[in-house]
Amino acid sequence: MPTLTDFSIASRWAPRDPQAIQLYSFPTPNGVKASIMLEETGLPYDAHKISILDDDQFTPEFLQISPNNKIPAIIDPDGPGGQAIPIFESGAILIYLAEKTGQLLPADPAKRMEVLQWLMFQMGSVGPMFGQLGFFYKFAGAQIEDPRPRDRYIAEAKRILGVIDKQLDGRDWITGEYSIADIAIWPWIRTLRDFYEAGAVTDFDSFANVGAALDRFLDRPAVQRGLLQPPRD
Ligand SMILES: N[C@@H](CCC(=O)N[C@@H](CS)C(=O)NCC(=O)O)C(=O)O
Repeated sequence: MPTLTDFSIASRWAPRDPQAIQLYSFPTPNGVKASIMLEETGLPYDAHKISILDDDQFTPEFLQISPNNKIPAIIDPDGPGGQAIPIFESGAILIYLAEKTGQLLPADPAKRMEVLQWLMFQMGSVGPMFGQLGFFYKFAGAQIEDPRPRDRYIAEAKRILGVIDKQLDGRDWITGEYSIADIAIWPWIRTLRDFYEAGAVTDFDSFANVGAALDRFLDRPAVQRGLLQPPRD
């Protein structure tokens, strides 16, 4: 029966509370999905900084629980059957924590599927496309003379903002009630506007529903706390 101490990461990044969920992360748009969810649900957790700027994600201890060398990952010492369970992929972490707590994922099968669809839309479209936009618009790829990659990801980001804006017509949140789909989507919208500074090129201000929902998200105390976990320094 696996326990927390069976994972070598628990020796390298020592738990403060071995009963609590161990979060291995960095405050990026994917990383904060997990910390915001932990804050929203009130589950006790220890946040460990896996610095992707210092290649912590390539250490054997981290790779044992996150084989794709990406943050976030968690270990729940009290997983199914009382056994410790490691989980990688932010979408899977959100589903796991929602099911563990019975929060932010409706029990009704049709409503649940609606939330999962928008969660998958974030995982498959919003995150990967916005991430590429960041590379080609703000970071190293911005030096590339050929405008096609940049233009492609700007157009795709605009298209995605349009999809979200339309879905929000008559709704405060992506499926009506606040859910794990919102926790997945809004950190990426914030990153697009504030960190990539791609608001102007994507006509962000023309998507009024998106701007209003982002404000609502950023007003939530649990979101404000989660955005700072784990601290960078
Ligand atoms: N699909 C993954 C993506 C995670 C991801 O891309 N994490 C980035 C930070 S936002 C990372 O760990 N980058 C480090 C690397 O690629 O080496 C998830 O949602 O968990």
